[in-house]
Amino acid sequence: MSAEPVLLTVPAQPFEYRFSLAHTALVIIDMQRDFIEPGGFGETLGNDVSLLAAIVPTVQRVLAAWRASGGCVIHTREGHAPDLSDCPPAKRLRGEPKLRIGDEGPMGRILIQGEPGHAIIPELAPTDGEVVIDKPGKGAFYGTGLGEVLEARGITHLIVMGVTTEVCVQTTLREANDRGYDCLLVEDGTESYFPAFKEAALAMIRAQGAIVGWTAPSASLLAVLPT
Ligand code: TIU
Repeated sequence: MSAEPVLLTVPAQPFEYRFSLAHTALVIIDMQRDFIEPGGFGETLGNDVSLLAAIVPTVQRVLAAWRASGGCVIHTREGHAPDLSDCPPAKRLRGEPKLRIGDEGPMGRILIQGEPGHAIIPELAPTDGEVVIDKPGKGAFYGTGLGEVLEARGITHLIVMGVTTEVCVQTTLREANDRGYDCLLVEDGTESYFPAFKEAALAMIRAQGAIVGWTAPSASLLAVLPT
């Protein structure tokens, strides 16, 4: 008879979040140079990208603790194939960005796989054995093998960090929620170009009895992880 995994309990909103390390993945969304550094996709859309760097030390802290606990780590990257075959024209042609997806920018072609801007920032670089999911859309399930990866590993719970809160993070949480995953969003491990949108996203995720998921500060999660 196999032993039941130990359940950990995080004080969270709207109520406690319970998970076991064996069945939970830490998912870090799109902490790429294209969103966090000047000259990338985020800036071409007209955003002040300096706001996002503030969460990097927090995400590093949680990632280090999670790695030490032996839990599954999944990184995602938004981007497209060099021939743009996986980029809907509607995504590339919408609006009046300074540079469009696939155009040459200061960090290589905007939002294209393999270019310097597409890379995860060095502070959060994946290590051997960690899963990296390349995704063409905002959600991490659409057009990717994430669902199969999670199923193969027996994952039922996701603890999520990354950028931006109301775009790729929220879309992924909603996709995950509809697939039956219990998701916790780390409040100070996610950021938006629009502080009001971040607060609104956190509120709408945990409203109505955790209609999409739970939220908690990183300190509450770190306090329950085995040291
Ligand atoms: N523009 C914006 O806020 N976000 C994105 O385009 N992608 C992600 O959130 N990763």
